[in-house]
Amino acid sequence: MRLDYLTIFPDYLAPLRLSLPGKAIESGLLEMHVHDVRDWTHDRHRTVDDTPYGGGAGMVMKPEPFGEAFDELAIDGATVIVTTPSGVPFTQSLARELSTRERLVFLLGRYEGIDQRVLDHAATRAEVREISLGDYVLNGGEVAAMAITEAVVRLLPGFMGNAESLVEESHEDGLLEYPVYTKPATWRDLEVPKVLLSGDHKRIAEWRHQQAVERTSVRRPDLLHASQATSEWEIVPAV
Ligand code: 6GU
Repeated sequence: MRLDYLTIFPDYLAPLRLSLPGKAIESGLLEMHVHDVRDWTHDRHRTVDDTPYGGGAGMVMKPEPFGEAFDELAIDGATVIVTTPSGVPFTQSLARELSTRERLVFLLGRYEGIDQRVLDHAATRAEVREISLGDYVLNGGEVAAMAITEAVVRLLPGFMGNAESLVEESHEDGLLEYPVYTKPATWRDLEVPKVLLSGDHKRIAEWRHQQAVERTSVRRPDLLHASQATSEWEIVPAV
């Protein structure tokens, strides 16, 4: 997979190379290119924004630098991801879908957003997805792009050592993950639930599922309704 990032803060994305994606780069699974949008400006001040047509607060990112970047980077056929609080919510299933793509190009806006024509033009050459991390506002798309990158890259075949740990974690089965414990069995007078020490794999699986359902019903009832239809298990009331 090839990843391109168009940003006015390239240094912001440096940590990507340190964490999990860093290993994927070394292994050749991943190519990562961070670009400064200002490299495609031509004025002395390297201007990337201007005032909005129709008035209003803040600044809008100009179309021309993005257009030149698209040409030079040959985005044709790629999937262009625009990080914006007005996008569709980012989910595990969207991460899974994006992990099937050959090339992702991230457009990282600051200010009040990017001139709409940048997206409209990109849509004639590539698949454009406007994605939001959640219902809150960040200063820019860089942190969101890092989160999306981690969620997508760890799903690439050959990235994770243990395929089972991918299946068992939160959101893969539509439920939040059950609580986990390790040694010692007693710590500061707190006991590990007895069933986990029983060696009875069927009872352990039942207990974990019940815990996952309980946790989900308290913290994320919206998820429970979505997964209820497909679950053969009894729904346990929240405590
Ligand atoms: Cl993807 N971008 C920005 N700028 N703010 C956000 C967001 C994205 N998701 C939630 N808030």
